[in-house]
Amino acid sequence: MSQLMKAMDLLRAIFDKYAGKEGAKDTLTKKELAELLRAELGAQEPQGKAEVEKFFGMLDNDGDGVVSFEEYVSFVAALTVIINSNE
Ligand SMILES: [Ca+2]
Repeated sequence: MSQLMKAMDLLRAIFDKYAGKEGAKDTLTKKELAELLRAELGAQEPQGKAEVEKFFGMLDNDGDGVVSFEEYVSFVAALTVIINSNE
């Protein structure tokens, strides 16, 4: 398996781990997103509600109140560009 395929598998596994906690298993709720940010990105604890709202607004492109896998992937891609351009 190529490195890119492995990376995509990993992204999917992380998404599934949090998306399966409550509600629909293929979308992230606000609470699940907060957990993902805290556990996977080392976000500050306790994370402010406003901060979670901000992230959620950035991820939920179609405004349906949940974050789909596609929305999550485009956010991770954007984040990677931001992190790399700051180095
Ligand atoms: Ca959405």
